[in-house]
Amino acid sequence: MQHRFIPDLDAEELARIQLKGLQWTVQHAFAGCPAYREKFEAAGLAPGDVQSLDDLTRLPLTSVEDLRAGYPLPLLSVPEEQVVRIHASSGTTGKRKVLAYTQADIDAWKVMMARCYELAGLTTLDRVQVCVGYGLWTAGAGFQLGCEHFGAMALPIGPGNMEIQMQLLTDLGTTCLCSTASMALLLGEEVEKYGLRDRLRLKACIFGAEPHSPKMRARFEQMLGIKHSFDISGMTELYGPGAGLECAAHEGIHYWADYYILEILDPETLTPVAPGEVGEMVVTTLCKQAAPLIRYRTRDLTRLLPGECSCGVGMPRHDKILGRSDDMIIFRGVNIYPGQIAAVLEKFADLSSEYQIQLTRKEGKDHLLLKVERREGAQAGGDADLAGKVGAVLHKALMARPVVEIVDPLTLPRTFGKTKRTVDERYE
Ligand code: DLL
Repeated sequence: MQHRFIPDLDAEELARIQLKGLQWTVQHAFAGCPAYREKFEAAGLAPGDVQSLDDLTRLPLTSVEDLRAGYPLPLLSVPEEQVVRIHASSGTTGKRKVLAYTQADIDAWKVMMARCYELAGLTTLDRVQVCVGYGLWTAGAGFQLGCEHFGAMALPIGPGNMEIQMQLLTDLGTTCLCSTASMALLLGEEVEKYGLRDRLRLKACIFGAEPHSPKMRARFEQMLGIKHSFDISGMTELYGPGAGLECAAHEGIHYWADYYILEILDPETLTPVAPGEVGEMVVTTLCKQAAPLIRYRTRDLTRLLPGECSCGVGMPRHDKILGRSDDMIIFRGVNIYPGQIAAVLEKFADLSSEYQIQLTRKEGKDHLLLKVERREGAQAGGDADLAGKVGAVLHKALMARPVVEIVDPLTLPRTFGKTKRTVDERYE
């Protein structure tokens, strides 16, 4: 199939672009950024040492600590007069990550985002309701930029504002929503509440910014009456949303390997995991000017998916992002990821996708209370029995024993942005 924005590159062409981009990036960072130069020199490396793609693994890693050390404009590799914009991530811990962009960076980002709309099957006649934050966060700016470059009609509402969301959805006949997974759920719940589904013309929802479970996704797809939703990846450090997108075959996320190289490393040993194993995403940009990333440890966990995708797009794929290594909870000496809990909840048809983990400390001991919403329409009478069953399966899966409480549907906190699944009050 002929694409306007997604190039059809064979492995050789892609490798050539990657090597050229890697060599350029290393030269550029060495010349323009003292922090990178120091790192390379400490590792005994000169920019000319990158002769092949295999040399990538000789380069030092970059981490969030490097961003903190360079605050407020970390990794800046161009003179400030070339910077045309900054964005920042909310930064749940520590200082915000502020990242600078040149005009060429914005142009690269807009192409990556336009490719996402193309892969989602949109046309210039689509109407795209952008329901994520505008401003410092990259989400609104990125969806908007790509939509205009792609040529579809952007409806820039931002997050929240449910009344306006519903109004535009129905009056303008929005065909595509762009949101976080949580906001997609909220929009679906609102559509359901007001019985608007038959008045919608939605075809697709492009959602991301946080992990989702199959149950959560199936729920908002059903409430919004859409056939396809598309998981979109991205982060502030790597331009913003649009680093990759799931295709209509829904067999993983195609990522734009001509814009960045993705390695999957074991977070402990920092060596590549076996093909197809889960590890940490480590990214190296190929043409990012203002704040290039060289082997940047994202903390996100996923795995590469081998083989060709049935959709015919040749860009390589990774699995959905399973979570972040920093989301890990240590509860009575046991390591738990929220994703493991979500996976157990998937198995119980009478539970919704929504849960919250509450950690407290009483009399010198940690306590984990897991609140889970009952599915709408399920009977409340069986709550105690259900909680017991969920607790038993969790105990087996996690080797830890949380207390499970089943709560009424729609009672756990909802958010327009990213849902905080864990509330840790142990050390407050
Ligand atoms: O969340 C950019 C974005 C906006 C992506 C809208 C997609 C849609 P940050 O605020 O910097 O940027 O957060 C980046 O969010 O490292 C992941 O941990 C997580 N994340 C992003 N997309 C996904 C996804 C934006 N599709 C951090 N699935 C990343 C799971 C995701 N987690």
